[in-house]
Amino acid sequence: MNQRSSIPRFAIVGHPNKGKSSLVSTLSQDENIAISLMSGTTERNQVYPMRIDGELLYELVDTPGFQRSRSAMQWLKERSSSPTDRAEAIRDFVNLHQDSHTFSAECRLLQPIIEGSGIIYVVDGAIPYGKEYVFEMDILRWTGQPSMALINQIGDGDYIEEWEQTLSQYFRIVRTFNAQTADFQKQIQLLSGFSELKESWHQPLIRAVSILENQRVERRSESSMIIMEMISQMLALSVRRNISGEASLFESDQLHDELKQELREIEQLHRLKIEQLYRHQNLERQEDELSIIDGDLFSEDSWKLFGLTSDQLLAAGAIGGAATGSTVDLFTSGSTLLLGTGIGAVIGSLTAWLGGEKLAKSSTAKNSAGEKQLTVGPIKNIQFPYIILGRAIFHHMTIEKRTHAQRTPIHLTEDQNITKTLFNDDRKEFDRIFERMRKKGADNKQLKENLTELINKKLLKAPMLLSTSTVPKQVRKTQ
Ligand SMILES: Nc1nc2c(ncn2[C@@H]2O[C@H](COP(=O)(O)OP(=O)(O)O)[C@@H](O)[C@H]2O)c(=O)[nH]1
Ligand SMILES: [Mg+2]
Repeated sequence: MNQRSSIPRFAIVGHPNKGKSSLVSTLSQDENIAISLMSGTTERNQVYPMRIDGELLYELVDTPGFQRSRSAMQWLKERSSSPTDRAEAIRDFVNLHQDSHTFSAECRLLQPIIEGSGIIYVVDGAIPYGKEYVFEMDILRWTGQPSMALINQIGDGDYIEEWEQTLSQYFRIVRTFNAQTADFQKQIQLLSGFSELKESWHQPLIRAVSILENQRVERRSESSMIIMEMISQMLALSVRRNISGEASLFESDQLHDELKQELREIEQLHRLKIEQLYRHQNLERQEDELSIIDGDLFSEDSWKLFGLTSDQLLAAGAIGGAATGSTVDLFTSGSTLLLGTGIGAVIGSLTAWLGGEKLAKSSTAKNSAGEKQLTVGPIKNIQFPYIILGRAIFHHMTIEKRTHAQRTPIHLTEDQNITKTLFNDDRKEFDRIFERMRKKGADNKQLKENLTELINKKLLKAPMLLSTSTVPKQVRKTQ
C-alpha cells in the first residue's frame, strides 16, 4: 500500500444545509470553508486536508449534498438484480450520468466514495425524519463503503431518538455531533469512531488522535509563553519624554494616554498571536458585540469583570502597599494623575480600597545626559496584573474552544466572578510572583519562567473553573 492510500479520506454527504461544511471546517481546523444558509454554497467537491506540522492526518471531502436521490434510487433498482451487483450499479450510475445535469450532485458525491472514501452522513436532529431520506441512505448503503451517521442538531426541535432508530438500521455507528460547537473531546471521540470503520484506517487515525492531543498541549504551553510575555511587557512598560522646567498637566496627560495606548497595542498584538496559533486568522469582530473581550482594557467593564472582590482587594492591598513608594509624585500636593477619563468611579473606589495607591505614577528625574525627563509608569497597581491576566485567560479559553465552523464574532458573557473564580485556589502563588516582579522588575528570567508555568496550569484548568452548567450531550453509539 502506498503512503497516500493509507491516508483516511471521508466524504461528507447528506441533504443540503445539514452542517456538512461546518463539520469539515471543524475537523480540518479550517475557517475558510464556506458555510451558509443558502443551499448550493458547496457546488463542487472540495478536498480539505487536515495537516499538523506538515503531516497529513486525514482528508475530508465536502460535497454538495443529494438533490435527486429518489430518482437516482429508481434508476439503480432497475439496473441491479441482486445485492452482489449493487456496488457495480453505483459505478455504472456515476459513469453514465457524470456529464448529465440531472444527477450532477449525486455523481459528484458518489465519485470519492467509489474511489474508497469513507462516508459520513449528516442529518439535522432538529427536524423530523422524512421518507425522502431513505433513498439517500439506501444509495449510500449500496456503495458498500464504511459509513457513519452524525446527527447534527441545528435548531430547537429534538427528533434525535427517532433519527437514531432509523439511522442505526443503515449505519454501524450513529452519533450526535454538533458541528459548530463540538468540544475537543467530542472531536477526538469522533475520530476514534472513524478508526473503527476500516482496518487500514485504524493506525493512521489513532496517530491523528495522539497528534491532535499533543497539539493541544503544545498550543497551551505556547499560549502561556505568549501571555507571560504580554504581562511582563505590560508590567514593565513606562513612557517618558524630555521636559524643560516643571511638567505641565497637559504633558502628563499626554504621556498617560501614550502609556494607555501602548498597553492596548501590546494586548491586541498578543491576542492576535494566540488566535493565529489556533488557526483563527480572520476572527470576525463586531465591535458592539465585543464589548468586553475586545473592549477597552481600561473600560469600567474590564475592571468589574476581572476585578477582585472588596475582600480580596483588601487582602491584596496589604501586600501591595509594601511594594509601592519607589516613584516620586510629580505634584507636591501628592495627588497623582490617574489614567484616562471615564474610569474615575472605578479608580476612585479602587484607590479607596487600596488606601491611596494609584494606577500609574508620574515622576521626574534627570537622565544621564542631564536632561530632565517626565516618566509615566510602570503600573505598580496590584490589581493590574490580574486584570490583564484574567482577560488573557478568558480570551484564550474562548479561542481554544471555538471551532472553525463558528463564524459569529467572539464575545464574552458577563460574569462578575471570573477573576474570583479563576484565582481562588492559587492566588497566593500569583501574588508572590507579581509582587516580586514589582520589586525586581518584570523582566526577571526566573520570575518569567515561574509565571509561565503558573499560567500554563491555569489555562488547563480555566474551562473547568469557569464552566457553566452546559454539559455536552452524551455520545450515543448504537452498536
Ligand atoms: N446552530 C447550528 N447551526 C448550524 C450547525 N451546523 C450548521 N449550521 C447552520 O446551518 C447552515 C448550513 O450549514 P452548512 O455547514 O453550510 O451546511 P451544508 O449545506 O450541509 O454544508 C448554516 O447557516 C450553519 O450556520 C450546528 O451545529 N448548529
Ligand atoms: Mg456545504
